[in-house]
Amino acid sequence: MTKNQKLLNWVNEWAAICQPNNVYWCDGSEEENQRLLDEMVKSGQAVKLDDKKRPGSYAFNSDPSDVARVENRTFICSEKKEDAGPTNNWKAPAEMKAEMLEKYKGCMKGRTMYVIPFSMGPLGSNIAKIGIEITDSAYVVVNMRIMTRMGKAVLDVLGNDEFIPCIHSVGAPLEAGQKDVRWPCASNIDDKYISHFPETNEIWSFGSGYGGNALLGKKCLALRIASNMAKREGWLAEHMLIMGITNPKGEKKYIAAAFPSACGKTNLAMLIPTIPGYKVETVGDDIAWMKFDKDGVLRAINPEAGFFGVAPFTSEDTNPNAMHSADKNTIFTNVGVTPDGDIWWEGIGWDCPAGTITWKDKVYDPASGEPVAHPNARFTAPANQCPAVDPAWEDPAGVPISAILFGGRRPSTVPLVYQAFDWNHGTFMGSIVGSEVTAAAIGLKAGVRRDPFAMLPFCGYNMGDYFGHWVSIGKNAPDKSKLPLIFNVNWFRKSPEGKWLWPGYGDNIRVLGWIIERVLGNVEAVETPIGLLPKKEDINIEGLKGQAELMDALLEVDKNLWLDECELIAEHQAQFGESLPKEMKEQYEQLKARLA
Ligand code: SAT
Ligand code: MN
Repeated sequence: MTKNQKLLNWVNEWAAICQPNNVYWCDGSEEENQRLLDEMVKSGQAVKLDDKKRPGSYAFNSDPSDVARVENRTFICSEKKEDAGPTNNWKAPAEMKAEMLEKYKGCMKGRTMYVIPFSMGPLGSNIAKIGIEITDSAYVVVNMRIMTRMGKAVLDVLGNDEFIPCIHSVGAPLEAGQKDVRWPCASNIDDKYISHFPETNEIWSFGSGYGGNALLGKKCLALRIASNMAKREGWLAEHMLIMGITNPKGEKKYIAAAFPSACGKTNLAMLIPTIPGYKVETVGDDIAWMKFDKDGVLRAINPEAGFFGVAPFTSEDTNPNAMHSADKNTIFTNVGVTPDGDIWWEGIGWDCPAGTITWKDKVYDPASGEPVAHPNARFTAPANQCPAVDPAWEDPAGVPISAILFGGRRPSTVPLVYQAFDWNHGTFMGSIVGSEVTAAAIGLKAGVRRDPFAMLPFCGYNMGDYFGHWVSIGKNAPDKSKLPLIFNVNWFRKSPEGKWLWPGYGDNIRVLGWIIERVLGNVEAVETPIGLLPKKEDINIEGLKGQAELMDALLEVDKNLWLDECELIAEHQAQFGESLPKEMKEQYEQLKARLA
């Protein structure tokens, strides 16, 4: 399949370590995909869904111990600890490799070793990167086929070039005659490792078969390793959705946006506008790679080819475009399967049919109080099945980015929308992104949980240096007048009585509309100590009953609350010590001075 000697040697070397029964090179074909799925149905790993209700779709249930990314077992193994920074787990590369090699020895006994060539980004795009994942999980193969461009075509483009080597094993060898379990994985959390070697562009994953732990193109390559490459090469690898917005005059602009989890990023990427005349189209819902083109325009590609979306509470109401993306050719993980061969999850929009089998393989029992789908249940769906997919979503040149949005869940303090004065101020805004958490909900200290740029679990190097990289992107921009404008949005502000002040969802177009007008230079803003706010009358609230009375509270900048916020920001900044760029300290000082 390939003459790339480095690749052949690497595969042989790992086959010798992992000792699989056989080595199989994935070609990415339809036949191959169907064969693997049929085999998994036969072995009981997968359920084929009804061909009329969900054509070409399958449901898998994971082991109850293997249901999400394992952040406490995720490591950035740079030579120096300070290069991983205060927000990452670190171990020296040699030590980590020695420890993991012991685990990998014979770990694929009784299994097939699959070799998956994949491209993050459209094949042949100058922003795209090629990885090769070795895995002992056929579930990973069929998911990677949806989430990336995968197979023989990738090897043809790769030729003799460099690739990003990614090793994955579920860590469950089979002795001769031993019967496989339905979802093999390491049973002990300490036997799981998601390790990154940023200086050598390597990914070593062991012990988990779930999501970002196992589909190594996504968070591991496209964010943790790519953020390092981006820093070295002068571009941006970000945890951002990309969307196109067309206003009623037919003017189209693209924006990228970063939000911590549970802020509705996928919903925003696929928003259905409530005001007539607007159109929203989706380029990506999770990751953006952005580079300046020869004209100095920052262009973004979605390195992925599919959506790995949270299933629960996705419905025809909350996100019809996501629902229809998953109409067919979709893999569901940890959802309920109904007696007629369809899927069900909490918040899907209809009642759970009697006899539904839950993600834990039990017959649904409303009295048990146990959910049918795991809260982190997922659908893996091809992006081109999204009814609102943007015509340019696979353009190898990327789409031009006019605005970058940050946001979090902030019941108080932070207004509906405000614009940064300039790039460094926008970088500061990204660096203080956070969501308010209640102690009861997550078992953390109550207060604002900072998630800078929504990259806390995904930045593959020192977060302070990452802020510095953002500063340098602004400083070295080929044409500063073409830099995207930066905004912060907050859909989640509440009244002192605890009532939502903003309807959210499709009505967020009203805020996006103002942002587009700012980009086009059509509307004035009000200067405040925290940034540029809309004039109340410039947010279109036509048809929203009772909204007019809420606008003052929604756009209020309370100096005292912001002075309190400054104290929290100072605490947050302190953790980065010497690596905090001086520009971020300056931004903090300037904010305080403007508030005084
Ligand atoms: O499991 S993934 O890392 O792909 C998704 C997520 O947890 O954000
Ligand atoms: Mn994400």
